[in-house]
Amino acid sequence: MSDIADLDISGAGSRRPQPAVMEGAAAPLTYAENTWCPGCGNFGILNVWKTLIDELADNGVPRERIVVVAGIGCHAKIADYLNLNTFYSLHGRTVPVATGIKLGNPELTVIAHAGDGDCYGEGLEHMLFAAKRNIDISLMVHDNGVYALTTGQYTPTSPRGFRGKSTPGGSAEQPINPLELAVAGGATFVARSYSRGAERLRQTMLDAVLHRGFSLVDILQVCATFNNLYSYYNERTFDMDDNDPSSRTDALNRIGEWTYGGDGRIALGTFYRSEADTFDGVFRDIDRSSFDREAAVRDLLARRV
Ligand SMILES: Cc1ncc(C[n+]2csc(CCOP(=O)(O)OP(=O)(O)O)c2C)c(N)n1
Ligand code: SF4
Ligand SMILES: [Mg+2]
Repeated sequence: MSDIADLDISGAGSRRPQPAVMEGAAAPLTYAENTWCPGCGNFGILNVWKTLIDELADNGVPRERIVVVAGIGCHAKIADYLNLNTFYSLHGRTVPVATGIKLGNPELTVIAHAGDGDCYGEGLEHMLFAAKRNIDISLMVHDNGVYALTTGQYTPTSPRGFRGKSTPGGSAEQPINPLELAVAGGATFVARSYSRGAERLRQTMLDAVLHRGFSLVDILQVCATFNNLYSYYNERTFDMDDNDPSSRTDALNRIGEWTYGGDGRIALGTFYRSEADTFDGVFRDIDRSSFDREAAVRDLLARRV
């Protein structure tokens, strides 16, 4: 068996070429070819990261401690474009991978970039349990109301009547409101932003990452190809300046003012924020010294044989 020091970790032998890094090691982006469509809202989210890395460093989070976990979808390509420690996970499993990384090394700042199909569809229970546990990770959802990479099926946040590949006659379902679910589940930071408006998005993402506990930012990310909502969002979005983020009732009332795809005005900003024990903190503090895990596993295996 070869020694770990002999292993080739240069990437030269892997099938997927490692993207070169722009302008040296401290650059925010890589040279990986960007394959997002022109006008895609994902560019707005990627742009925020250009300054966010330095801002996090100024706030005590050096880039070597940041880990970005992505799902599978158009949103997930951000893992290739960011010059950070990144992990491409599975569709629907972004949150459990981020959870495992945080538990494995609580010193890391773990930020998950997920799609709306990814974490409000197949991975919904993971999102809810992360909220319930209040694990100290941040979840940035690129909510474009469509399964974009698979070319346009409806997702849990597509409005009733949405016409796509799987619903040519229009979706017959009401959309869910993921922010209501997150507050009900126990999330301690719940916000909504928009892929347009870099300053607002930057501030919300920064606040979410620096928050101690589970934070969800639902980013209204326009899919220019399969669900182009620029005019709809531009007309309806506004920044909240009169809400009380410490009040759960206030948060739920404000969140409920708009149904995805509905006629109401769309509030942007932080709806809810509170302090609570984090799962990773409690997990670390549990005294396991009196429990011989290996012996218990041996016993279990012996009983099965
Ligand atoms: C376990 C699993 N289920 C389904 C798929 C197929 N799949 C890949 S990407 C995708 C759609 C992604 O949609 P979303 O999460 O909303 O991301 P977007 O492409 O819109 O950014 C689906 C259904 C898969 N790759 N793996
Ligand atoms: S299909 Fe939509 S989400 Fe995917 S890259 Fe194109 S515009 Fe962006
Ligand atoms: Mg999507």
